[in-house]
Amino acid sequence: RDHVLAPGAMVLGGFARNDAPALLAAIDHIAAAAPFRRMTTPGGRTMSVAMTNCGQAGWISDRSGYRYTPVDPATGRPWPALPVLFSALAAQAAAQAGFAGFQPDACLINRYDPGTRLTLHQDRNERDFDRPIVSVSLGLPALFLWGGPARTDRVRRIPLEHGDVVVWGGPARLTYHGIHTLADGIHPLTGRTRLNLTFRLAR
Ligand code: MD5
Ligand code: FE
Repeated sequence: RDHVLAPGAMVLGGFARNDAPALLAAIDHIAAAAPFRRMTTPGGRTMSVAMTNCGQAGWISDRSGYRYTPVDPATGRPWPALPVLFSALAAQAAAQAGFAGFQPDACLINRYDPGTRLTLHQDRNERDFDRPIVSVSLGLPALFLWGGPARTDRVRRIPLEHGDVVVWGGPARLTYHGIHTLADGIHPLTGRTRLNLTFRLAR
């Protein structure tokens, strides 16, 4: 079930499936301390994806731009700690894809409801683009939009399902990507929701 999408990008099919119930319970616990919220883009739009974070650094967006912060601006408290289960899973997935020794300090948690999408973008707020990004999909399936190094490059659609883990590194790290508008559905573990964990070394 593992396959290479392109140099540096690998899908680990179902890698997180067995851990999903524990991951979802941990997300509930995190969201009780750092609630999901829809952030504002620098251009003043409200993102349709709802987000929260755990770890030493959390990704935020507001009128001033995109960045990582140690404190949740919504609560004034540090982001909840990375559960050991999260860091272990991210490290194991990275190692299986050829990136030994990955120790993330940031986990962005994205919540998609039907009709929600993430427009094409690059992830470039991290200090070091040599470290991979590990992404864990939970709940409803989604179509991942995967372009190239330029915004205008042709975009492929890659189905991502509950439990799939993708590791993006090396030459794939700065490709344009997004999530197509989420189709309605009901997942036995999450209901009408897709959740995505994105592990990064931010600082
Ligand atoms: C998601 N999240 O499904 C995706 C998974 C985000 C985001 O894109 O920024 O929160 S992460 C997919 C990703 C990360 C880094 C590089 C590449 C894809 N890539 O090279 O295609 O909510
Ligand atoms: Fe991204």
